[in-house]
Amino acid sequence: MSSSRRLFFALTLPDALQQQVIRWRAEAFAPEVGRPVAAANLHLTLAFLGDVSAQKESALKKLAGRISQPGFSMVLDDLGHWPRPGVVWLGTRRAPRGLLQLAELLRSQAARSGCYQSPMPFHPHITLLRSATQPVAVPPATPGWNFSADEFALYQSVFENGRTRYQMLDQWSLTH
Ligand code: 3AM
Repeated sequence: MSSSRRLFFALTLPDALQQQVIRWRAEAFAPEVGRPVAAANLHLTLAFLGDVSAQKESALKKLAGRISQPGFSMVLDDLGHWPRPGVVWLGTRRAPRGLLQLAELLRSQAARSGCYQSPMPFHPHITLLRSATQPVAVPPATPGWNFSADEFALYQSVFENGRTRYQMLDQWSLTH
């Protein structure tokens, strides 16, 4: 059995917000637009790590545990469609500095630990629909939910029975 796991750091959406988002999504997008991401899988990726050995995972967890920075909040008021990866996403027009700092730190720690990091700029987003490769009529506005991040987490991406499930492995508080 391989001991490497497919990992990423992300912000978790609180349960209540997950439910609000999926209720709105069901009204805002026709079923044929794309495959909805399961409520429990809704997240904002901070750093994608790829397949990581147990040793590297442990080193990355130690580094994550030393991060000391305040929590932050944002308004989820932006929507978009990336036709190539087929993603419809929810985001923010004004990314808080704390979010950008946290992602930058996790991404640079990952790169220094040998995890390939995309040269594309970080674009904070929550994937709502996948396999959305045809043109999409994106609604002009969202309800403008407020999303407060008080912690960040390490997730494993598990593919089983034809489904992807994200399993939280560890979580760290953002200080106040
Ligand atoms: O749902 P989002 O877009 O936040 O797209 C994958 C998902 O992000 C992304 O990692 C998150 C958890 O799977 N991902 C998958 N492969 C990737 C790669 N090679 C990747 N991000 C960057 N590079």
